[in-house]
Amino acid sequence: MKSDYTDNNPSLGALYSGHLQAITARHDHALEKAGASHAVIYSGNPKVAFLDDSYYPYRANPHFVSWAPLTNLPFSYIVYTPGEKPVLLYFQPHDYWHVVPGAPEGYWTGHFDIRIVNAIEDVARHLPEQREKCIVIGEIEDETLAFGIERINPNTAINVLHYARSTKTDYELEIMRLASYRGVMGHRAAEAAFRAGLTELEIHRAYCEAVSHTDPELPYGNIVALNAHGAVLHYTDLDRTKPDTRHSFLIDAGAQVHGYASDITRTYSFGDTRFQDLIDRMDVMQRDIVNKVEVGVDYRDLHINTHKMLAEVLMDAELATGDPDTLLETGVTSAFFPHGLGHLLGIQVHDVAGFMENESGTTIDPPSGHPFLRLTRVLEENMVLTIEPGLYVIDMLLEKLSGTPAEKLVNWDTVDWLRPFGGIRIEDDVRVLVNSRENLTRDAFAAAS
Ligand SMILES: [Mn+2]
Repeated sequence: MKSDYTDNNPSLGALYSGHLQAITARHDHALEKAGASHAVIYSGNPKVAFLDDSYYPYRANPHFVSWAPLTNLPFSYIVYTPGEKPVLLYFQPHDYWHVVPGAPEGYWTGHFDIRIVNAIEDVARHLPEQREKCIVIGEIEDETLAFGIERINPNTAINVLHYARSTKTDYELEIMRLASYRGVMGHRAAEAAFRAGLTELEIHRAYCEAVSHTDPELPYGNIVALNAHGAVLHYTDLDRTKPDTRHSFLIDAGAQVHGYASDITRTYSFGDTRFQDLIDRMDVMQRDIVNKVEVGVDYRDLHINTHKMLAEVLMDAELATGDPDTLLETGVTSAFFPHGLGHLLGIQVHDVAGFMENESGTTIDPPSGHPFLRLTRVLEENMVLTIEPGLYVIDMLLEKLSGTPAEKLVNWDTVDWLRPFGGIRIEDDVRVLVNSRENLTRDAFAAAS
């Protein structure tokens, strides 16, 4: 199916009722597990800064967003009772200081019993009278906002909902295609800004402009890293000065649509062909890993496999000598690639349930020696996850190899050559299928070209 990447993609409305069926079925099951009759899902509220009267950017409760594309509706509630139309208590205060949410509109509104609430205390009369049969799902910092409901975020229910969220509905998949496309627009603008010689901050602004996001609307803080900054895994400084020479550019940046994220990384060489060759080699490796994604694969195996494939790249690039097993066992591959292969993706960029063994909440540990792997599960149809192998010169880690058997396996002259370029990471968002996969990121780049 060819995707419609426009913002008013008509298929969202058509797909929404199927999504809502899945969501209500999840909540039926979660309520049963929790022994409750009503779920009250609170959207959340902005938090005030310490000793200040300004607010941190509001981020909606992801459970609330999973029901409908309501990413900017604080102090609101969804009340769900199995078998009944969900009630949305839509908070629209009488407030002349702030912009108040407009009237509810969109393809989802007909599926809710929407009640406008002008004052927070009016929420109480819309809630089920038997509060002991309710659970609240959401962040309740002020207990008056629970209106007498005592069971807040019971694990029995939360585990069911989190586990279910790791596989996406057709509606969510379509939204995530849009989020990928939007992110790709930003990446293209950012690459052009890099080629034009702009600073990190300017490149970041070009990105935000192209995706039409303010900083708080980004699904995560952009990593816009020139030269050696690319080796800082979570570099978010946004340097205001132009470097004397331009070697490389690593950008890890996503976008959101209706609260769902994309998470994309690309690395560019400014002109150095040797570094470009290494990027190309990593790109081939990354695509080989993506091609192994399918139902039934254990993601832990994929991560370990990646280390062996990376060992081949290190040898081809004359960064190391030996054989893949030795380079893995002596810690050489981990020194160059210290983070996990990827993670689940959805409403949260590092989506929930990456370690969950089942809906009751037992977990699967990462493989020993790989503590930063955020996904340890066997892949299921319609999970969406990232594949993001990397290769960096991180002196803090490489120095630890000295005095160990690994020291003589590393070609330190080549490390010195690579250092000014920082590193390489290439990241795509991938949907799991039976004997196959859908690469949301590469499809979006192809559609944009
Ligand atoms: Mn990622």
